[in-house]
Amino acid sequence: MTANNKQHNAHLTCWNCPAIDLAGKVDFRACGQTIEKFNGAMGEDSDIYIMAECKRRPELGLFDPMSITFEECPQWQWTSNGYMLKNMRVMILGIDGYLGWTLALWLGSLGFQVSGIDNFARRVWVMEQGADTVVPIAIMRDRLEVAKEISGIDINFRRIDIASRSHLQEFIQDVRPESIVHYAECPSAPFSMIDAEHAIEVQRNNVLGTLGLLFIIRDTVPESAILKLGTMGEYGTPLTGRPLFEGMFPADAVLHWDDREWSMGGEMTPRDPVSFYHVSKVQDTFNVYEACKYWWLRSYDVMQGVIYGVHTTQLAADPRLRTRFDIDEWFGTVINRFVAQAIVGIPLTIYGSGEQVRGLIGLQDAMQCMTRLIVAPPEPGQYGVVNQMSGYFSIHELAEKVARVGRQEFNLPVQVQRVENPRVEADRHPFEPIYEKLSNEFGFEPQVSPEEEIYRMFELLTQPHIRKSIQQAMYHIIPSTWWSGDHRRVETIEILEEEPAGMSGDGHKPKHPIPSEQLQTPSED
Ligand code: USQ
Repeated sequence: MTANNKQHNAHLTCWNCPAIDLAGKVDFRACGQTIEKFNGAMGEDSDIYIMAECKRRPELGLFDPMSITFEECPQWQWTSNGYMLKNMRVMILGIDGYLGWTLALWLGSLGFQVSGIDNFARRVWVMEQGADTVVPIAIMRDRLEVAKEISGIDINFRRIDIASRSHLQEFIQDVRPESIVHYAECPSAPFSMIDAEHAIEVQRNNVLGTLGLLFIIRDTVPESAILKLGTMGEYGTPLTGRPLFEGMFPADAVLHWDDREWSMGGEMTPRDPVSFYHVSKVQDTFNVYEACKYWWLRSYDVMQGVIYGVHTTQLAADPRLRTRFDIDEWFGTVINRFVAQAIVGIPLTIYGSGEQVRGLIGLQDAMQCMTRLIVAPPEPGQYGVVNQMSGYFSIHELAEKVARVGRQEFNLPVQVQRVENPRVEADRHPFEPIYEKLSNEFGFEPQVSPEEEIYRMFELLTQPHIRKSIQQAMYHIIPSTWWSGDHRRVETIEILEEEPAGMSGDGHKPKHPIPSEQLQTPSED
């Protein structure tokens, strides 16, 4: 398949389709991750065979699931995101969140049948810290009404905690989703580092929620794809400079030790998470991987970079359709925080040296990625991993981008500061993320540059009522949660000149790779 292949899923067959019921002479449990070997074993003289029935086209009777492609099936229709299963049923777990609500409207506008659950924990976690979304959001009842009235999107919502397994199972049984997007997790590293209670709450919610979900899917809709939100932070930032592959080592990776060599192809790559929250995502990774292996579930683990942005056409259709936007030290991600800081005159808070590098993706681009994954479901037993990011930058570069847009386009006197880093993270490190699958295999093309999205954020957040909310939230912007367990506000180290030297500005590769002898080990300052 070539890059930018718009028809990324045309060649997939009923083998990948969630509308299919598989039957045949095969021990599914034994196959697990050995799909290629299994596929190879199926042939004319083989005693392994699989037949299928289609829930949408029962008139076909029993047939070979590899014999009909999406392109050939009338149930799959051509769209700009590839072939799409007619009225495909997608359930979003965590539909009230920053990503969940955005995806619900996005998919609804494309003709998917959207359902979802939420227990409103995100609203509670943020408010418990005394913070709140600075972009006002409607209550769920109003959101649903407005989505229907303004955009014609009818969302089937139930208030359910992912931990209430019997309720969730009942809803899944009723809806029979063909794809399940799992966003129902606590997404905050600093929140998980506040104290024991918060660390336990994050890991309980995320790890046990996901584990319970896997059993429900096994027992009710094993043919449904699971799109599980992971994070680039699972990999950490290895000081060796080893590339951050997409979950597994590629076929030609070799371990060389003591004059011997082993192929690493297909093995899980090392994980080095950077908070108890990120640890919960690593634990999820293994639980999902095992479920695919034991029960032939189908999953994509989406290793998302740091997300930012406010805009999609659907969100902008009415103020009551906006998604939440957090800027506090716990739930605000770095670019979102920087824009808010610039608007109310707080020098942008670079933690530590600012030379730590992170993968990033804008909100709208993340929605495109998720859509392209949903319409190209994994095979039975497949645990697929994608690194979902569209570029990578140092925190310093990000601060400069935000400052530049704020100064030049909005005439704001933006300053940048370095503050003590409350986290334990390497702040000088090599970084070579591999993020090829989404574009090469799923046809993803980033549509929005960071500067464009930053501009849109300024446009929205400078509206007087939102600026006022940011001012009211100012107390929660300077971090006070330390990885060490301390609780004190970080001190400013320096206020930077307007255009610090050494900015590469082009954004993709650091201009001056760091020589390995200059690399630091993780430090607390
Ligand atoms: N940072 C600053 N100043 C700030 C805020 C953050 O310098 O005011 C730095 C942090 O030290 C860190 C980087 O920016 O090096 C990213 O921090 P973040 O708070 O934007 O993001 P992070 O804690 O890494 O977590 C976020 C999401 C999480 C997701 C992750 C993707 O909250 O759900 O998993 O991004 S990744 O970072 O790739 O792991």
